[in-house]
This record gives sequence, C-alpha cells and structure tokens, in this order.
Amino acid sequence: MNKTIFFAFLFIQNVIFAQSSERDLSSENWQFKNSKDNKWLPARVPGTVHQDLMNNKIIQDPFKDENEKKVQWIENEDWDYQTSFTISSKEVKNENVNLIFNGLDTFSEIYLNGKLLKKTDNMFRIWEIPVKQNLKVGDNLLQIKFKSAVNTGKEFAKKVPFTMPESPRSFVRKAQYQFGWDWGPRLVTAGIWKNIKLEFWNNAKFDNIKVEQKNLSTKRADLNIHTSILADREGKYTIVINDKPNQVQLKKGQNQIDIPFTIQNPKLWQPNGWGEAYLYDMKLSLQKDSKALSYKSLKLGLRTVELVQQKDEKGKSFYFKVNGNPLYIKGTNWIPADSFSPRITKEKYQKLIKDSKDANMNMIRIWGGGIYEDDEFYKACDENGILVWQDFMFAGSFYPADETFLNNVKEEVKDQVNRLQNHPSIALWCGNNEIDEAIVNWGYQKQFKYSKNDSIQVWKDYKKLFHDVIPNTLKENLTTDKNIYWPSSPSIGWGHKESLTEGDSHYWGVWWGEQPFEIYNEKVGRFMSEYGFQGMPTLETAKSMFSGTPDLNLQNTTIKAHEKHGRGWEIINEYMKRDYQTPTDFIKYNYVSQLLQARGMQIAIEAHRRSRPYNMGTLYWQLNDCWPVVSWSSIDYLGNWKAFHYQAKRSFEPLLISVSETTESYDIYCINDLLEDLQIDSKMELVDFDGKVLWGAGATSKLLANSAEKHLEIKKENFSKFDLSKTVLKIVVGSNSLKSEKLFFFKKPKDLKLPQPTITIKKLSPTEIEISTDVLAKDVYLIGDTHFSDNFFDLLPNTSRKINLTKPLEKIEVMSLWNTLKN
Ligand code: BMA
Repeated sequence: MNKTIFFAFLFIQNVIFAQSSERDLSSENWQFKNSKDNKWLPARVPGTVHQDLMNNKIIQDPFKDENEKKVQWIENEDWDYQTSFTISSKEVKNENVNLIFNGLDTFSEIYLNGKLLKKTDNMFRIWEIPVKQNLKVGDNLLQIKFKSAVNTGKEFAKKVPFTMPESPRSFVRKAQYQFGWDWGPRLVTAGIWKNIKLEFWNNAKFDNIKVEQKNLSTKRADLNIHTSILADREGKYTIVINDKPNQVQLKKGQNQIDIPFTIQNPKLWQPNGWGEAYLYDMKLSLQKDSKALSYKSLKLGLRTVELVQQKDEKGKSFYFKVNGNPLYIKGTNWIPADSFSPRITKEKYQKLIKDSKDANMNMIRIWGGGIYEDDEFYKACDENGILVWQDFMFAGSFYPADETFLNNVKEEVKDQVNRLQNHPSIALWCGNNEIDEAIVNWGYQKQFKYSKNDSIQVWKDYKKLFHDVIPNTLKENLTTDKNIYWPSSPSIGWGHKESLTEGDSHYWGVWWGEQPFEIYNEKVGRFMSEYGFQGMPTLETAKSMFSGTPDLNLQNTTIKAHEKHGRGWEIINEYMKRDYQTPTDFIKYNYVSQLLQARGMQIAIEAHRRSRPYNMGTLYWQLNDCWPVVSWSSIDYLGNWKAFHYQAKRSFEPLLISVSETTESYDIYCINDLLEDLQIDSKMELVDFDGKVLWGAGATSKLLANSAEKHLEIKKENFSKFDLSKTVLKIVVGSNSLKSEKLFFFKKPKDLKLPQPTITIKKLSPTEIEISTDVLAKDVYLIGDTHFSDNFFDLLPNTSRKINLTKPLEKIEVMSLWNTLKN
C-alpha cells in the first residue's frame, strides 16, 4: 500500500468509527433584541426574555412591589435571539450533524446562516434538525425569531365560531400558568427555555431506549430493552448492555431492536415508607467492529404499579397497588417552582423532593397547567421513592381539536412519553386538570352564550383529545403500564355526590365553598387528589416582595398584590374569625394565617386517613410556589416550610393517632401504613394546661398491617366534670419499632383558656437548641433565618424538646398562640 492510500484509508476509518459526540450551544455568546429595535443586548440560554430584560436592567423584577403590571407589554412584542458559533474542520467531517432544540417557547422561526430551517409552535416538543449541509467551517450564525404567543393565539381564536374561556391561553401549546393563575402572576414569556445542542454522529446512533418490564417476581425480572437506532450504513453492529454483547443487523434508516435482558433475584424499587427506592445502573453502547459509536445510560427501578378500580356496595374503589400491595397514597400537588422555569436549579428540585420525602409523602401530582418537568425532578423522585401522577399539560379551559392542533399534541405526547417513561417514579398519566369539570360545571357555555351546537362541539373536541388522541398516542409509545391512563382529574366535580363514591376527587367545599373545616370529616372520597387552604408565606418571603425596605403591613398594596385569588384575603379572614382571634399586627397575622391553614389541612388529612380502605389517597393542593405569594402551598417560594409543611409531616407519619369526635364519645383511631402488623401499647392522659394529670387509661392491642382501626372509645361522660377549655388529651402509642404521640384539644383555638407560658431556649451547640416551658405553650413559633427541624408545635407543661438548626443563629425569637390573644 503506498503512503497516500494508507493515510486516506486511516482517515476514512477514523471518520466512520468516530464516536457520536455533543456540543452544547447554550454557553455561546447569545444576544437578543425586540424585533422592532436594532440594538442587540447580551442574553442567557437557557432563559426567557423576561430574565434577559431584567439582567439588562430594562425591566424591574416583576416579583417585587407591583412591578408585574409594568411588564405586561412584553407579551405583545416579538423577540429575536442570535449567536455566532465556530465550527472546526474536524467537526464538519462528521457524517451527520443534528441541531437539537430541547425547548423553544413557543412560536419561532429558526435560521442557520440566513436560511429558514424550521418553524416551531409548541414549547413542549423537542426539535431535531439535520444541519450537515448548512454548516460551514468557521463562523455560523444561528437566529431564532419568536412571535408574540398572545397575538398568535388571538389569530387562532378567530377561527373558532365561539368564545373559548380565557382565550387565547388554550390555543397555544405553552405553559398555561404563564397566563396568570389564582396563585401566580401573568408573565407570558418567550425564549430558548431549554438547551440547544449540536450532535455529531457517524454510521449509527441510539435515538431512544425504552425498558419494558415483562415480568417481575422475587426470583427474576424479565425485561425487554427496546432500542431505536438510526443508521446511515447497513451492516452488522453490536449492542452491549452492561457488558453483555448482542449482535444485530441494522438497515439504513430507523431500526427498532428489542433485546431480552434478565435480572436474577431482583431488588425492588419501593416507595417512600416501604423501604429502599433501589435503582439499577444500565449502560448501553452501540459498537461496530469493537469501536463504540453511541452510548446511553439510565437508572432502572423494578416495581409494579396498578390502578385498581373495583365496584363495591358504595361505588368503585380507586387505589394503587405497588409491588402487589395496596399503597395508601400521601402527598401533594406540584406547580412549576418558578414563573421563569429555566432558572429552577437542580438543587431546588432536589430540595423540594427531599422535603416531600421528609414529610412522609409517597406521591406528587404534576398539575396540568405547568410544564412537563425537568429531568432532575424525575431523577429526584426516582431516588427518593416518590411516585409521580403525571398530568398532560392542559388545565381548566376548553381546548381546540382541529387537525393541526391534534397533530401538534400527538408529537408533544410522543416526545414527552419517550423522554420520561423509564422513570420508575411515574405511576399514572392523566389527560388534564379540571377540564371535564370545567365543561360540565363551570357554566362557560352560558357565560359566553353558546348555541346547542357549540356546546356539542366542545364536548366532541374534548372526547377527541382526551379519550382518543392522547391515550392512543400514549399507548403506542409506552412499553410498560399501558393501562394507567386517567382522562381528567377530578373525574367528577365536587358538586356531584358520585365524586365521593368513585374516581378521584377535588374537594373545594372548603375554601371555594366556604364550608367549615369540619366538613372534611364527611366529604371523604375514594382518592382525594386536591383540597386545600391558603396561608401566608414565611416572613423572609413576605419581605422579599419589596425592592426597598419592607413595609410589613396588611394594608400595603405590595402585600395585597401578592395574593392572586380574587377573594383570598376575605376568605382567610372569614375562616380565621371562626377559629382564632384575628390579630391586626402583621407578624402575628402572618403566624395565625399559617396556623389556620395547618389546622384545616390536619382535619382533612386525618379524616382521609381514618377512612382507609374506603379512601386510599390524599394529595393536598399544593406543595410549592412560583413566586412570593399568599397561597395554598406548604413550602413558600424561597423554600421555607410554612406551619403547614411541619403539620403535613406529622399528619403523614406511618403510624398516626387520630381522634374523631361523635356526640357521645371521642374515638381514637390508629392508622398503620406499614406492611407489618404492630403490637401496640397506648397510654392516655387528660392533662390540664398547668401540667396536672386529671385522668388516665391504657391498653394493649394488635394493629394490622396497612390498616386504619378504631382503637379505643372514650365516653364523653368520663370528662364531664373537667373544664375542657383548659385541658388536653395526650395519647402515646408505641410498638417495638415506632412511637407516635398526639395532643388532642377539645375546643377551637379561640375558645381555649391559654395561660401565659414562660418559654426558655437553651443553646446546646451552635446548631442545636432545647426549648422548654412551664405551662402549656400552644403552637410554639421559633423565628429566625434558619431551618428548624421542628416548628409550630405544642409543648406540654414542664417538658422540653430538642431542635436542630441548619444554620447557627445569634438570636432566636419565640412566640406562642398566647401572644395573639387580646387579653
Ligand atoms: C385547583 C387547581 C388550580 C387552582 C386551585 C386553587 O382546582 O387545579 O387550578 O389553583 O384549584 O384554586
């Protein structure tokens, strides 16, 4: 072989066998401008136009003061982004180059070196464009021009002969909460919200891997690994799965190759509370002549999930069987953790999921008005044993169902189901949030004067989208758990009695219906997927609403503007009046509003849990916030636990004691969510607020695994001689492995005769304190810029509690409910 031929041969070999590789274009120098202007300004990718305008000091932070109003003009403008990036002669020699956009929000035109490559119209789709022919060695200009989503949506709306509620929101495949919600500002943004990559590949590459779990037993897991491979050269290849080679023949173009894979004596992935969320590492490589061309890796969790719905004498059950056992679901609803989702950090995702785990939860519902979440969210859920109820992104409106819209949704479902389905955390796919309910109950047809035909059309469109197109696309793309699709949450609106006998239920009689908290004891459905009550955010977050010195005052217009529910303040005041003395001082009002929320939610959660197995799940509305706001959340925007999150943790404990009052008795329930029977000892004492024990009793019994049982009944006449506004019932239940304590008060907080406590705080170390009191201290509130391991708790006379701090504090302030009384 002469030298030139030899080198040419080597060169071809190199090119053919070069591994696929990626280059992130997000870190290039990006610029943006209003399409009408000429001046380019620096931009950040991934990001949003609002963030870029803030960074360039063109707008003020819309989360502060009343700035939200001042930035509304942005949604009506068109925005251009561009970058210039260099391509090397080596890069251009790759046989294939793709430009991948993981998320563009929303209506854009993509130009490379002046040539229009694609028009996009869906924030939730991934766009992959072959660009080998369009690239050149040296500088390349990439431009993305965004059209106003509001104006584009308005054009779509004109084509429909009737008015769609909240038009033009539902015409645009874009995060719906950006249009404003009863907990969120209106910030309809635009931009490159996920990263952009160049992918170089030669010969063949993995497109996608889906793991089908065919059979799972304690002895073995039979899997089928579905690989989709794109090849531009046919031939013999090898797919190596965890060091095990498999010879395959690929044709030019798309290839679907299924490879059986077995794991002996598998370790199961268990939800939080039942054991370890065990994950296997799976590594795949695609090889030709022993040279690797393409890699994929994933974490595998082996578990079974079934949704069981069986007719019974009261209606139909609704519960999840996980690894063969009924799992009582405890958890919450998730909204996007920021109005500007690209700035949600991995740490923030990890922390919010860890906070859910720490509060004894095992499921989170991703609500349909937000986004299909970032990979990090699902990773954190996989690792922490948190199941995910995944809504598709449709919420609280009517949606069109013309062919273009349906095709767009099909592609969206395909992209998201292919991205997410390997996560063991995903338990259920749900069509939408409250759309069935909106069509049936919210009266839009009357409000917008629909004809009979218009109404029929709305229902037809609904059926097409949520009973046909979405479930069918889901089925085509899922490998395992094909049956878990639920068209709408809730399945039946809360005004109908069937909402409590079958399906999942959003119970809003409390808050929206202004019924008393105690009604929660009666309105227990089979699976409560939403219910909630608002509370103020912590003081740190309230202060963050101001750009300057905070004016913490209930009449302050900034404070008022950070409540998005039209009647929010009124409803909080009304409920507060029922149960508490209403303070006028801001700090005390803030504290009591949090207690009020925690109290309402405690009543709800305990009523649900006492009712198992009739009720098999409770997901409160809502875990988190997207900005500093008064809302239903248990954790505020800055990540601080409100009183309710501490309460949720207590109410979700695996062994719970709950007291239900009847006309004649106090019934003590024990709830055991574990998979083992417990031998329990219980001790009860009636204690007055000065610490004197007035009455006592005890019992021993067996508490079955996975059950709620009425354990004891105390006749009211036992207590008739005591002043119950000055006493508390202390119940302690213990077994070998677990202990649980409950303090039950007989009266509403405002009717308790609370003595003035002397609360003492002793510093044990920079991050540990011991807190004690002489007489009963109700709802002890530790104030300071740190996370306390416990807060907003009751402390019995002459007892103490050790509390850890995440950060040392010079000074800790403390108050209790006594401080809010008008003595
Ligand atoms: C529920 C949710 C949200 C809303 C919440 C509180 O029904 O689905 O749309 O924010 O109520 O009103």
